[in-house]
Amino acid sequence: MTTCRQLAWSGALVSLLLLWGTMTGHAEITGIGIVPQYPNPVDSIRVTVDGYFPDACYHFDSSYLGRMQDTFLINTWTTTCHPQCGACANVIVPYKVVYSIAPLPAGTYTVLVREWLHNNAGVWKSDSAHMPFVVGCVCPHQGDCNGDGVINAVDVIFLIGYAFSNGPVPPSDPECPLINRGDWDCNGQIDLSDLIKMVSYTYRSPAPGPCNPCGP
Ligand SMILES: [Ca+2]
Ligand SMILES: [Ca+2]
Repeated sequence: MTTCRQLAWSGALVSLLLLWGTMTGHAEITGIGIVPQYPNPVDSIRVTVDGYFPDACYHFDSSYLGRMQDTFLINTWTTTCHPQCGACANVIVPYKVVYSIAPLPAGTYTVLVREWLHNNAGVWKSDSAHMPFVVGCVCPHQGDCNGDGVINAVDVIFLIGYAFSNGPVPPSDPECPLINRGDWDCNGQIDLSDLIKMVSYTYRSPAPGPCNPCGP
């Protein structure tokens, strides 16, 4: 026996399906790009969003970039005549959105994209995607143990003094508080390996790092 409550739920379900029937139409996000892939705090960041519409009965209206703490939120808005269009040219229509983000402090961020469609019956979310990215550090003074602006044999002597003669500890920089200038290879400690690499550098070996001294 069907109860009043069951009838009410059935009616709600039918209404929901009818509402959904007026909102058919779908588009997809195919990719989010971050350039440069590993930005530093001095880099402007270009964000690209690629997507497509499954036929010719869509019109890309606009997009908006907002920010909530460490998340950059991009909303895209597209008009479609579905499901009343009738016949639509059966072609894949790509679209692209590009934004530039000003340089950011070191940290972990996310780009979140939401794709919204609307017709004369309402608005609905067609797709969403997200992409995390990390802004690393620039440590311009790494290796410059005595702070005179250049890296040379004097810094090697400074580091030897610290390691073997109770000399002063090489300082850290405000830009890179988690790394010491004497920690040449960014492994979190100053040891003989740093000294050897610093000596090698004075004979044109590779520069300090690579590392992300501000990160975990
Ligand atoms: Ca120096
Ligand atoms: Ca080290």
